Amino acid sequence: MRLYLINPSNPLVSIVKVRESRWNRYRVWKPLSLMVLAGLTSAEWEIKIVDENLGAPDYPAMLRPDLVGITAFTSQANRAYEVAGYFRGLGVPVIMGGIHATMCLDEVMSRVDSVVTGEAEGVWPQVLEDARHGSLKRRYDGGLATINDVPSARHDLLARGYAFGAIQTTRGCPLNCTFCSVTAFNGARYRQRPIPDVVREFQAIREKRVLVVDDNLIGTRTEHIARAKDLFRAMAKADLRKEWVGQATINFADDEELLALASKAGCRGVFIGFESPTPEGLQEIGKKFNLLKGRDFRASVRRIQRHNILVVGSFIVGLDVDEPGIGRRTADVATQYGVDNLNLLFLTPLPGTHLWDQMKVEGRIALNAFPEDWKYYTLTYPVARYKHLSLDGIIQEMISCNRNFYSMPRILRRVCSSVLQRRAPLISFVGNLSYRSNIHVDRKAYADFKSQRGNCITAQVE
Ligand code: B12
Ligand code: SF4
Repeated sequence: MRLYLINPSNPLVSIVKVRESRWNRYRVWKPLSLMVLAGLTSAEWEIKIVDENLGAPDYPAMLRPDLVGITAFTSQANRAYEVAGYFRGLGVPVIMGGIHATMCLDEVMSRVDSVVTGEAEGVWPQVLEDARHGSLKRRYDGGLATINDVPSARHDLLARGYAFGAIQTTRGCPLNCTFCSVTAFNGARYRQRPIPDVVREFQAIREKRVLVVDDNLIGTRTEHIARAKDLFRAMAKADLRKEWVGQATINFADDEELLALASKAGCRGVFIGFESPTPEGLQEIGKKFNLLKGRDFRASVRRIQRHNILVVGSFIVGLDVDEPGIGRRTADVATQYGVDNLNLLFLTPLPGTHLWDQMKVEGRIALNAFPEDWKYYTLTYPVARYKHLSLDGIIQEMISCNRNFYSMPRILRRVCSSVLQRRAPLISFVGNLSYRSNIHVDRKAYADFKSQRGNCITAQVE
């Protein structure tokens, strides 16, 4: 039995021709979901994982599979349907799973033979059994998996073409921010994989650099942090010789021992959601966690960096409290916090989130010719109507933020300070230049976007 597991091309990287430049390897990330599914698949299936982001495959030249499984984030949905259509045309059953299939069940059901909603661990063996007997059901619901059942991903299957390996050590997030789909999909209960499983899996990863995909690597409560420390101790003891980056909330900075252990275990960078430069913005999106009394973001960032860990700060533009000038303000605040890189994203209503429900009721989801418009749901286009910012206005705020934060004098100041603090000035310099060069690419993308879909967003909500 032959199984193809396909990651459809992602609109953000579909322009990448990975084999043409070694730097492109840094722009594609492994589809871990498919590697985990492969880990759940019995040996009687011959598995091929196709990542379209590595280059378009010649499907007609490939052997006919018995089953095709497709994953998709929302932004990949259109391409997923094209691929599904091709294989269904050959009479091959197609099953889809992942975040988009779960949040937009009806849309997906009408385009594939079968859908798995939720986490797949509890149902995938049954799906394969049914497929083998030609009796696939229309829908399987995996709900939330028992964390000990999450298998090691098949790292041998996508062994080449990527700069980073990938691993997941926890699932779920209790914070439930209004714009984020993680709590809706993976639940509010924070679930941690057994430490020996994680260490063994790390050892099976061939790449020296690894992305730890957890939405919040350390968790929020004392017992979560204690487990994170135990994990880092075990990783250091196993002498993995890996360098890794992950995502965490700002409380990462509150515990020197945690930071020291993370660094010893190989942590070199952390992606932190600051989200808004104003307390009103944080209230609006429900990220009260960042508002804890006495929190000094600058000191927190500096404490993390002192352990040789780079900090990438993520912010959102387009909140109801955001007024003209917010771009510049965000750049200034991020500079004041001292982050090494700033990543600013447009507020985007993703299906399944509170923000989606709210904007839908208020008639503010401007780009709603679905499924075609999903390709703009990359958080890099303004797809909604924003309270105080017109379409041109919000684009200008984005450009102004990036132009300010990535101005040459500010880049040089950051690089000098990383030299003085004996951190990684070269990485900081290259990272900053790469973001800076994107400003021109983005300008062109906004112009195209406006000419194609701009008319949908022109009306402002009072
Ligand atoms: C790693 C990651 C990335 C990587 C992508 C790596 C990759 N190629 O997959 C990078 C950094 C590139 C990335 C980019 C983006 N991401 Co992202 N990302 C994640 C993250 C943190 C982890 C994904 C992961 O590997 N999980 C581990 C695996 C094991 O879990 P899983 O994917 O859920 O898979 C399980 C089930 O869903 C199911 N399943 C999945 N696929 C299939 C397929 C079949 C056939 C079956 C049966 C089952 C099944 O089985 C798996 C095992 O249980 C998630 C958050 C999260 N917790 O999932 C956000 C997340 C998926 N990302 C999100 C977003 C918004 C983006 C961006 C649009 C934002 C941006 N501008 O950065 C881009 C767009 C990328 C694109 N494709 O267009 C949103 C997606 C929401 C949505 N509705 O689409 C999420 C949920 C985060 C959030 N805050 O809401 N991301
Ligand atoms: S944005 Fe981060 S902290 Fe908020 S719910 Fe999502 S994963 Fe949790």
